[in-house]
Amino acid sequence: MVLEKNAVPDTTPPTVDSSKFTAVDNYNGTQDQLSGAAGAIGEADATVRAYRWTDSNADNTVDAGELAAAITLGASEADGSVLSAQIGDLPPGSYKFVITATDSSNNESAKDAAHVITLTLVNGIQPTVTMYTYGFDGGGTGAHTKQLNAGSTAANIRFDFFPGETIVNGVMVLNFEGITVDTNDQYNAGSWNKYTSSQISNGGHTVTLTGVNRVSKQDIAFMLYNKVIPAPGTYYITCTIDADGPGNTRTESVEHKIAIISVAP
Ligand SMILES: [Ca+2]
Ligand SMILES: [Ca+2]
Ligand SMILES: [Ca+2]
Ligand SMILES: [Ca+2]
Repeated sequence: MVLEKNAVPDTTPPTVDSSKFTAVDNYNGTQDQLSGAAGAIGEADATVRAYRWTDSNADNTVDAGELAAAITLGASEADGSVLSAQIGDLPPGSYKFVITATDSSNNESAKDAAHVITLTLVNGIQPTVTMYTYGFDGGGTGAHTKQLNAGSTAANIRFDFFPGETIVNGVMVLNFEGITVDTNDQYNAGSWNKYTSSQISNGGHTVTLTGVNRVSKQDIAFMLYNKVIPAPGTYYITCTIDADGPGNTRTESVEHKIAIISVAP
């Protein structure tokens, strides 16, 4: 028979290295997340919590009443890491959280300023998802450049934009360098239409389409007629699209570019 003493009670809380925590900064509508790298917590299987801290009296000390309710992040892994856990759908801003770990003997580490992580979140409304494809002569397989002779008249120039997400009441803005758009030119976001003068601005260099409805990867086609190709150079046709137009769950996409390359004949 082996004699064993009762183990000494565990009265030591796990160590916490708050500098090993990092955030995943998600766009509005998706919860932001916090995770800890290896060594973040000094014991395995500790319950890890985050308390949002508002330093109301600005003394850099965690005082009574300054911590919000605990958010349980989960249990520490064998290497002291903590898997990603949700911390709420936080708008852009700076946030402080006190991180604690509680072992199986219910020893919780200190809720003090030495165990704070400061998060700077910047992602607000999500931009419209980048296009699926944008190009000349069919788009899906089309090129991003089209070479034409300077001074020639191109009977027609076609390009197509395939959105990367569903567009509902969307707004699309195109800018044309070197050539101008007029009311003989057409677009197709469901059927072919000539531009109205109200859609054309900036001396024919800008077209604005409103009320665009397309599902993801559904073609928006453009035809230009009888354009005189300008002096040799590169002339971009850029576009942006806002998937919900004036709606506020998307902002406009990054700018997409294709180019007419004018060459000396
Ligand atoms: Ca312990
Ligand atoms: Ca304080
Ligand atoms: Ca967020
Ligand atoms: Ca919008």
